[in-house]
Amino acid sequence: MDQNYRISGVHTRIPAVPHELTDRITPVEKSIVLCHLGVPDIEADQWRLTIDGMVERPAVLTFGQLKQFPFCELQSFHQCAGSPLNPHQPTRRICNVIWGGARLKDVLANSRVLPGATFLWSSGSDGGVLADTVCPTYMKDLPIDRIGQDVLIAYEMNGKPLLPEHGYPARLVVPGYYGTNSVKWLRRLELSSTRASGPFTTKWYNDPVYGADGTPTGETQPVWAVAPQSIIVCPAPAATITAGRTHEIWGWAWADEGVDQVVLSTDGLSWFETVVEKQTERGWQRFSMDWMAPHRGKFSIMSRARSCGGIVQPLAERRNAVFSIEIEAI
Ligand SMILES: Nc1nc2c(c(=O)[nH]1)N[C@H]1C(S)=C(S)[C@@H](COP(=O)(O)O)O[C@H]1N2
Ligand SMILES: [Mo]
Repeated sequence: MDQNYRISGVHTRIPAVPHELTDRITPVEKSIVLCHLGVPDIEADQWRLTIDGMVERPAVLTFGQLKQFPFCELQSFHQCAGSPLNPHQPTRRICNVIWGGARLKDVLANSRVLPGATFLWSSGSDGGVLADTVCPTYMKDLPIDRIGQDVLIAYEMNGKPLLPEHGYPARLVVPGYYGTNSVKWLRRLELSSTRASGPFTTKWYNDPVYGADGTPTGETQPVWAVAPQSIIVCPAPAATITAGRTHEIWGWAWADEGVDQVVLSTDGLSWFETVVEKQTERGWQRFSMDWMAPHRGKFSIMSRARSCGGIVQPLAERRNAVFSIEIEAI
């Protein structure tokens, strides 16, 4: 397929560091952008979405037909898992936005998924070469049990049409899964009884499974559900505060399953429980704690989130490892 590109090759924009993520809903210009194979140039009236594989009624939808499905808006955190070439390196590529579009389940109901289909393969309009590997198209997959109510074919971000780099005119959004699964410039949905066979689901984006003692079991699992993670927004790294006075430490925490606890440490030894707000839809959750630096000097502040499923952020060596900031009390 001949596809024109607005930008060719890897295109990444991480416009905000944690202490700049002060808004609950991240403005589009502060939101992350990750494109492995360039930014395809697609007009809404040329866009087509093919739905095939294990369905009773294969279909090709136009953008106008997509917009006829009931409109749904959903707040969700949106996190990049990091480079597939360096998957365990912790990154802070995160934002929290409102997606708008059609529910995937409504679109699939129209094509009648056949019994036996267990995975949905989704392909973008982009293809090319990444790290010497030929990628005919950007293709991901997800278990169809996961589609439920909240997977969207989105065409809006924060109430406006998607920008080209965010997948214009329409993309998949899998709330709670790492951003890599939310295929942009969506072109094809294929129902299957196996996982997808392209490099983005086989060669890359499979993590080692760790046993209870923290050692790898030798198995792998797809990079799907987002593991618990947290960032400190305030104070900013290298901030100066007054010793002996109360300051609010606050930040954001998120996980596929939601977060039910965030603890903070200012000495690396003891952990204090913060107040964590309830989750709204799939959005990130604010945590806060009042703290008084007991003396002058440097402090390292760490935050550690626990998911509602009881998983705690690891201290090191994983993409969701605890982050810390250094501040000074004077
Ligand atoms: N078609 C396509 N979809 C894609 C990508 C891509 O390179 N091509 N990148 C993925 C990755 S790794 C992430 S983190 C998210 C980023 O979405 P955003 O740029 O809208 O923030 O898109 C995902 N969807
Ligand atoms: Mo990503």
